Amino acid sequence: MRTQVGIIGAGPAGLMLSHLLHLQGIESVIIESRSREEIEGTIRAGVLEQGTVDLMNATGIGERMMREGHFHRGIELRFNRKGHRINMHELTGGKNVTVYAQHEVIKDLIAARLQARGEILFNVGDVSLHDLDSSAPKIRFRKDKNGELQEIHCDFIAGCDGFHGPCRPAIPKTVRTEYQKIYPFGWLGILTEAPPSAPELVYANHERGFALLSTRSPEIQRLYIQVDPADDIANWSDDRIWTELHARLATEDDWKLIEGPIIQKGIIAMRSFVCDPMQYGRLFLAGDAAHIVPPTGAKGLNLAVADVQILARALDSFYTSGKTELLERYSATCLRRVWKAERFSWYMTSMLHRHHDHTPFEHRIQLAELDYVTSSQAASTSLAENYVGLPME
Ligand code: RFL
Ligand code: PHB
Repeated sequence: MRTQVGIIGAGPAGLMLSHLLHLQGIESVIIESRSREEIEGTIRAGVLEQGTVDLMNATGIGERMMREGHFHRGIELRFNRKGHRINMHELTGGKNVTVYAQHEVIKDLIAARLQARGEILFNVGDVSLHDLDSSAPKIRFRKDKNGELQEIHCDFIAGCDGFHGPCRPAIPKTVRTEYQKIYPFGWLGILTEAPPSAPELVYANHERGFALLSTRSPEIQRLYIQVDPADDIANWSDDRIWTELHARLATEDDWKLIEGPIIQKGIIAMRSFVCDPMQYGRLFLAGDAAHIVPPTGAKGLNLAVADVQILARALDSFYTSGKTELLERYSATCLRRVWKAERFSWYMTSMLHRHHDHTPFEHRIQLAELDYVTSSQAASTSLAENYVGLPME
């Protein structure tokens, strides 16, 4: 099989890249190790930056998002049993955040790719990368997991295979530097059949640990609590989860958390991670394959989309004028923005979670930070401009 760009992974990065390349007249083939049903059903991110929303609209895949998404002009930071609103719309000159689930973005992208006769091979196995430092790299894989070995011959490979995929390890160890921070806490996330308890997202710092109130639709809500990342979900009965949520989100006024049946629950660990460089020869990494952020800043999917926008532009410049300059600068261009999102995600995580090794002094510093960021116009503006998304370059 031959194509211009071989894409490994049908997450937001791989699918959006294939979509953007198609609009530029560049051919690609995506290979994905999971089934279509699985990737369309995996519950992950919920918050889209203004830039992601604008890109979806500009490239013709925003229609359902505009109909079914929720457009929020602010967020609430809750601490000492009081809510403090950050009016992001006002502080950023009219930008919003959109709550629209990642798997809905995935469905919209897959539908658009298939309608345009794009090729996505699901359920592949044994993926390996070859001849990356030549001008004719190859991807080898098995169709339908255990089928015959096949090859994709291409000009470029896009490694969009998430944190655990084979692309990043294909960059020789001597070439890449990895930066990592593992946090001593994780998130227990639930989906519940209940109406929204608040009009906007609520991030709560509480002595029992962090809690987050988010939404999916008028009928389904998404909530998280900070837990030990090694904890077993079997230890968390629905009652225990609601008790924690009530305690951590409680306010001194008569605000009420609305309960409903819990229809999904799970625990995720949290880390910050960056691989530098994000490219090697004809291989370009994008999204979680190259960097991970803790979800407190709601940045992961948005960073994946920003990377592939930069990559699509660089590939366009190569195919239309033969210039390699943007491709050579790809990693440096992405990493400037990535490190700022890493900083912001680390900052939000540090400010909002309970750190068991914190001294009373450090705890007071954390509360002072929250007080400052919610009372100073300069500090609120800084938080808001990072949350809605920094400029592309
Ligand atoms: P993905 O989504 O992991 O997709 C990678 C794809 O590659 C496939 N793959 C392979 N395919 C072929 N061969 C192989 N050998 C392969 N190995 C793997 C995988 O099956 C998969 O389909 O990476 P991508 O595209 O870079 O997208 C990144 C985002 O998914 C991720 O950053 C976000 O989900 C992070 N995130 C959030 N991001 C936001 O922007 N806003 C949020 O509100 C937000 N909330 C979250 C989040 C992530 C969370 N979890 C579960 C980690 C909330 C949570 C709880
Ligand atoms: C979500 O709705 O899943 C969500 C919202 C905000 C975050 C992370 C996840 O910071």
